[in-house]
Amino acid sequence: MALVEINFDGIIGPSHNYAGLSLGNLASASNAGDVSYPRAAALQGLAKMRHNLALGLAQGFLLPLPRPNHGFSAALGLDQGEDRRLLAAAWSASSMWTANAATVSPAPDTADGRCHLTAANLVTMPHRSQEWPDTAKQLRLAFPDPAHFAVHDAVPPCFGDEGAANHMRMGTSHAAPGLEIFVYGRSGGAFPARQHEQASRAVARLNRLAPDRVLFVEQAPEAIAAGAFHNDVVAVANERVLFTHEQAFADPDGTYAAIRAKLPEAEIVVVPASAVSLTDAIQSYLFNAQLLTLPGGEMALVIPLEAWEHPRVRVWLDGMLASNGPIRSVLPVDVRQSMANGGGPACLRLRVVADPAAVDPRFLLDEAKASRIEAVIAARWPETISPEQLGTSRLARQVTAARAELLVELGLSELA
Ligand code: SUG
Repeated sequence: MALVEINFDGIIGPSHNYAGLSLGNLASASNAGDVSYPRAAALQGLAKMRHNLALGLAQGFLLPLPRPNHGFSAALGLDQGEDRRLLAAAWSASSMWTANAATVSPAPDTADGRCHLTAANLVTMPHRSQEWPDTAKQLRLAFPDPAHFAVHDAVPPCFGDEGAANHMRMGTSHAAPGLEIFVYGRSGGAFPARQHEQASRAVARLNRLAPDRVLFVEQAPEAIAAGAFHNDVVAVANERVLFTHEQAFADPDGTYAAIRAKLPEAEIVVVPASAVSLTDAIQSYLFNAQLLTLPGGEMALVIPLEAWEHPRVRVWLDGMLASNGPIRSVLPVDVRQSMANGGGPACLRLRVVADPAAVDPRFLLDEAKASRIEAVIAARWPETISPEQLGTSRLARQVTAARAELLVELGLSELA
């Protein structure tokens, strides 16, 4: 069985909009009320997937969830749409950020030798709390074979879980047994900690991880307070490399020592606050990057254009590239529409280490399928959405029909 890393990107849904729903996510708050460009957003996301395909990497995707979610608004008694924030929640395309879909523990790490996926309950933000049942249904379709996969329902809502955005896996290679690092928050001043320690511990148990291959690490409260609402805004890991901001963890030195104790091969690339402040990191999303092992074995960092164009981040990146570090190239991509809601390249993908032959092929991308998806997006996704259009039956018909057409195109009508 050939285990490889497959990145499953969320196709950006036709209702993508800026409603300012995520407290503690500075981009979401500052772009609230702007006109969104769902068609451009989805094409940007697709271009990122193609970019990774062209690098020779395995690429999958997950479909947008049904929006507007009439069940959610009905359960809140919202049929009249008098509460604009809750109305917008029912329309949110937030499932595009599949790093929050689930926490994935690949087969080499688990007690039963299967890849375990626990859907994330996302309870801290109301608009995201409605995602997980539909997400779990989709994961069960994409990863159907119980000999290879186990998909778990989300942990109970008493503990907030935000999925892989607060989880890092390190090891000598993707296919080797890994060290799984769960990062939780306690507080962030005015902003909520969205990942609770007890949720992380429950996910580790559900995913059947051996206690000695797991670390639970506290995120720095100052990182949450500065706008790092998920750990993947300040750190990213791949195989033996951890790329992190100096202020990502509450106890940085203790965290690095614990990693090295379990993985002596670990290389930890720390970006000092003197070069890139927490504010710079959060504005630029330098760490919300895909740290990828290319087919030739070298590592590349796929960053948002915002990071490439940021003067202090650029100086640091130029220095890193000139040095002999483990990250050999930096590849900027344009995901500006997602970025304006606080979602960079890393937020848009869920990493699954698995044998692609065990995955339902309808969820795997190749160039021909990318062109078919592109055609549906270009023809059916709204060009713009302004906030006052949310709740109108005209837009509801358009976004519902657009998604339905994509499902038909991909032979996935059971997700309707
Ligand atoms: O949960 N933004 C998302 C961004 C998620 C980013 N994911 C990771 N870091 N992995 C969130 O805050 C904004 C939606 C709005 O305001 O309309 C939003 O949900």
